[in-house]
Amino acid sequence: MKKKIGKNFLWGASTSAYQVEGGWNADGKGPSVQDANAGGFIAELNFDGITDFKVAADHYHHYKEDVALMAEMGFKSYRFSINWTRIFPTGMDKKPNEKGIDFYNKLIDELIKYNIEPLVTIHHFDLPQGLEDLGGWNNKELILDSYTKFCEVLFKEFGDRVKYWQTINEQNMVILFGHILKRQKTGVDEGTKMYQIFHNMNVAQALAIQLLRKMCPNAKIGPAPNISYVYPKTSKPNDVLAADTANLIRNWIYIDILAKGTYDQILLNFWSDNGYDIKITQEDMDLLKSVKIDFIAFNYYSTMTVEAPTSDKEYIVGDQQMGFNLENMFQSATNEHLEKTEYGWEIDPIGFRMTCRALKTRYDLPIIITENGLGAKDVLTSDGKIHDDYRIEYLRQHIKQIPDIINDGVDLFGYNPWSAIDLVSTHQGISKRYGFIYVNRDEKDLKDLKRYRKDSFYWYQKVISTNGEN
Ligand code: BGP
Repeated sequence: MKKKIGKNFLWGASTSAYQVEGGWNADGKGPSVQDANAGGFIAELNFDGITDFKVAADHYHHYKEDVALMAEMGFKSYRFSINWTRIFPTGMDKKPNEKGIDFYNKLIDELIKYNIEPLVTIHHFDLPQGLEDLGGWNNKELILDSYTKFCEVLFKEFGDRVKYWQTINEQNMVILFGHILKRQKTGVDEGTKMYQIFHNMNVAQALAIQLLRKMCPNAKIGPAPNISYVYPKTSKPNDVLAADTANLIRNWIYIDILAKGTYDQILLNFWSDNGYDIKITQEDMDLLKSVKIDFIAFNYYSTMTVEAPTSDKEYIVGDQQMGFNLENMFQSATNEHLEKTEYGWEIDPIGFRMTCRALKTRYDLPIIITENGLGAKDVLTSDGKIHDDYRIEYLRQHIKQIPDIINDGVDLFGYNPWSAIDLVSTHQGISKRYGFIYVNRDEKDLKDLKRYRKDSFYWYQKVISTNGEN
């Protein structure tokens, strides 16, 4: 008999603190790399001229209204992150900021009032600037101490109500952006630094898992990478080999280490071939071997297509869904079978199923979708409507895959697209919108920040009430 979507499936949506909250210096909050940079999720890359995050969607002051709208859509879950500098303004403070804790207590209580399961991301791109100034993720001792203290406060304060935790959002994008894409822009290869950060993040995540087991033995924890299954451009063996390598470097190494406690030999070869000298101790590896994640949360927007490298190809300077090249290993290619969003991201619902299958085969762990969605320039009509049929179409095509994914034997337990409400895009401002709820502001003008229900709001409400029919 065909397997069906279970009645406890976590239908919801997702946001991140710095992109949605605003209140950048409210109630003792300190500056994060995002405030310091005013745009762009890797501080050093500095994307200029877009909306900063000071006010964002002002969810900090509108959270009750926003949660009520989520409840009206019928959300069973809401994935959000905790702004590190609300809790520890410099990242190194002796005591946590009570007012910051208070905000998340109120938010979580509000969600629970409506039976919405909080899915909490511990860290989503907003490192305290205080830590960044001292080397950030590259300062191993400091970051391990600060990240675990942060986790300890979260588990202690919210662990009685939060069952699902995600350690770090899109660790792979942070590393790939900081390494490959930065090198494409500046010509400087910081491979050693970025892969040291990768390792330090892995140790930090392992410590978080260990701590959670001790403090909240019934809670569950997993990473939240951005996974795009990689296709070969042709069936030429060299293209297939290139795709296998790209899958590993872009996707799997970020989960392998937390699910199996190992670094793949191909990764180790890549480091040594390039002279990247990563400091890894036996103690680190013992720790990594001793922990295991409960589930994989992942963000899916598209697949990636690659071919074997040729010497005459230029690097592609893209963003998190555009391809990238690694010399001698693979180079990205356009998939001519796929349509694109107005921002150039390929649309691939079948690839969504393929990605879920690949994760099942490699890890056989429960999975949950923590992002998926379409960024577009929505228009608010004079009668207060937003006709976002393009977004409905994108989401419909992906949701249509869910019964097949479940029937494939994948333990998919929730779908939380990006984003619950309009928020500021990582580097393209507020005009690139993703939400079911429209927020009335533009790049520079805050207008009235009033909330409007988009057409997709009513459509998603129906999807949830019918457990996935659309
Ligand atoms: C993911 C990030 C999110 C989010 C989303 C959409 O990579 O986890 O924070 O913003 O992509 O991307 P963008 O905002 O660049 O359009």
